[in-house]
Amino acid sequence: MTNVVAEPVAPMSIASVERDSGLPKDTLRVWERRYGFPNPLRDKQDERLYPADQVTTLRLLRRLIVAGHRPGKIVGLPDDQLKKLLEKVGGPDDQPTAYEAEPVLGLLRSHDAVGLRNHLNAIVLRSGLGAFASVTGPRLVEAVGSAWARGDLEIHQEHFFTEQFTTVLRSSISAAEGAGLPRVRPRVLFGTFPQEPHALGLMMAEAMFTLEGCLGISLGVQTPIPEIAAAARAHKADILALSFSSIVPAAQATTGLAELRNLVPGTIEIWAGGACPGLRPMPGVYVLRGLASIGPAIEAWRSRTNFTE
Ligand code: B12
Repeated sequence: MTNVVAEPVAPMSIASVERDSGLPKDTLRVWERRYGFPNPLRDKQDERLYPADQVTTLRLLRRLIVAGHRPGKIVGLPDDQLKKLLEKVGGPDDQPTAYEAEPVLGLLRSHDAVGLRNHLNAIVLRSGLGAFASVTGPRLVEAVGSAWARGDLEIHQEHFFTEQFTTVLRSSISAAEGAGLPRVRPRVLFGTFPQEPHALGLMMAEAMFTLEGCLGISLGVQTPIPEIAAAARAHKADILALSFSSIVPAAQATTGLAELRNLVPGTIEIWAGGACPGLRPMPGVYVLRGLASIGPAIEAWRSRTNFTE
């Protein structure tokens, strides 16, 4: 038998850790200051370098945060405790779990509306809304989209899935809103620009904001920019959360964001997210790359606005 000796893994820069863990650089720095973890080494230029074991822990933390855990309660816990918590939220690793795509595709092929709705609801109940919105839901949507692209599903089956999925996610968000958690600021208005018909990513983001206790108001998709601004003022929004998929050209996103920025008072922050590769931050416009960044971003908002409940 050959003994395999593992190569030592080189420490990673903050940019690589951001890419690897999905945790934004700002979050890594805030945690370091606030909780003493991560605790990176420094290179000759005094840049942060994260040892492999810390990167492993950060991956676990990210997955717990997208499942709804608060950084203040979990950053600093040893890995074995983090893994125990992860077992409760849907599987010990990043591999697809039992409740993934195949049963859903089967229900779609047999046009079983009640079965599909029950199945999706059961996933939410088993894994919790956070894990559904951030892990299982995106995987299912992706799987159904790919099955349609390969010709394994008809267009009507894909549309039917989207409707069922939307119903389950929307009713789970409403249930979470009514579950007795305190609803506090920031007050967040959700929407998309007129060119953007994709609604599911936005709704998944809304679920995460809801789990953070935010007050949410959704305009759904495809709202004219001046109307988004009017709604933001009417609802006294603190944050406008907008979703941009990969169909939106970068220039269109940038122009629209600049227009919206001019139409709303500076006290209202604009947070843009989604798969659009051309999204760029600008003054008063923050770019959030994934759902994992929502919790830390809200925490930062609450601390920079001196918000108290
Ligand atoms: C469902 C779907 C539709 C549905 C949408 C229904 C609905 N109610 O949402 C409909 C049928 C309307 C649709 C239409 C189109 N679609 Co479409 N659609 C999809 C599909 C299958 C799923 C999209 C989706 O919901 N993804 C799942 C979510 C979870 O991903 P996401 O949006 O990126 O969101 C995640 C993150 O980005 C983030 N996030 C998103 N928003 C926000 C916001 C904030 C604030 C934060 C923090 C995070 C965040 O969180 C989410 C969870 O991780 C994808 C294929 C796929 N595999 O993704 C194609 C896809 C996106 N569509 C595509 C296209 C081309 C179109 C059309 C242009 C097709 C056409 N020729 O007509 C039209 C749009 C026409 C128009 N302009 O009106 C392409 C885009 C390719 C490209 N790069 O250009 C894709 C990738 C399919 C493909 N492979 O070709 N589509």
